[in-house]
Amino acid sequence: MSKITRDMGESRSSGLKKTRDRIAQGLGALLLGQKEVDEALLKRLKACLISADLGASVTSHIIEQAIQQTRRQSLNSLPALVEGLRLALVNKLKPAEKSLTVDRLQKPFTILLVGVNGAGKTATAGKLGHSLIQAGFSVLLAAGDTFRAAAVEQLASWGRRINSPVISQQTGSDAAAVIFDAMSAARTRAIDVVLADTSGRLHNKEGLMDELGKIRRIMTKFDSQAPHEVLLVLDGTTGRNGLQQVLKFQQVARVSGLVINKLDGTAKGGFLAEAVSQTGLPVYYLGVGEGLNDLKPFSAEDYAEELLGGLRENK
Ligand SMILES: Nc1nc2c(ncn2[C@@H]2O[C@H](COP(=O)(O)OP(=O)(O)OP(=O)(O)O)[C@@H](O)[C@H]2O)c(=O)[nH]1
Ligand SMILES: [Mg+2]
Repeated sequence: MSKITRDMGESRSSGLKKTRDRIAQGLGALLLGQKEVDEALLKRLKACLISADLGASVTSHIIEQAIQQTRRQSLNSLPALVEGLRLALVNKLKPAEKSLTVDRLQKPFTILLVGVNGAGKTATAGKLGHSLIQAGFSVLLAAGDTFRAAAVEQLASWGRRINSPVISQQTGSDAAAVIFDAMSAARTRAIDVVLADTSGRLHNKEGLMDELGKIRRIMTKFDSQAPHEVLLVLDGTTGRNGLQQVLKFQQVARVSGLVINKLDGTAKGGFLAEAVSQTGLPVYYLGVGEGLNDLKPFSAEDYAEELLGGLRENK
């Protein structure tokens, strides 16, 4: 097994700024000058965290943990509570900090990218391909989005950027067949990793979701272990709907990890905490732009700091 080298030094995402500001501003008046923690503040804090999409159960859990910690230390100050919240969120999310690992014995190692329309699947195929190549793997892209006419050209363009072959067929052909062909081409050419793009599909459209089951079955015919990873690609600007996507895709496509994109813009990203808490899935990457190097590892510390750091600054 070889881990993909990741530059932890650049792991900090900036995309949660909006959520962080919202949490901090939501508490604004209460926080200003208030050093003691009372029921009113806790109630307001809870509402703010829930409105930032952290979800009721994660919010209750981290507030409870933070209160316990401050009591243990006989502290009743706001900074102590904020530090307790941060620690509780880090502990909750730490298990999701996992590297995507390519097993060289599985050749080609196949990674299927799934998700709703526009989440960033195709861009993730390109960026992840680049990162794998940097880590010493050879990569082949499979144009499993046969639905949109422009989809093949979009993937081909990423293929040119990263200098990797792309296997495609014409629009309207069977996605499972394209991916099967790509796996077989990769084996013939001794390529290490196949990154299979798919069309965007709404998680509540049964027919389209069933197609993912078919893609999986056909991949299994080529290699009983395939797909080795199924990455659910999510748009970080999605609110609570992100959680619904995770639950549904996990059920149908046996997702093995998450990629959360667009965390460079006005992203919310708060749903990540609840998605991780409810599914136990790792967050392999955060997408922070459209450049080749704009895929960063997920760091629980950075995420918690991004979300809650504003509270500390406001104290
Ligand atoms: N700013 C920013 N833009 C991104 C990121 N990831 C993807 N995009 C952009 O978002 C748009 C949609 O990305 P795609 O990769 O085409 O998304 P997709 O999931 O393949 O979309 P469909 O194939 O239509 O379902 C493109 O313009 C991407 O360049 C990101 O992390 N940050
Ligand atoms: Mg696409």
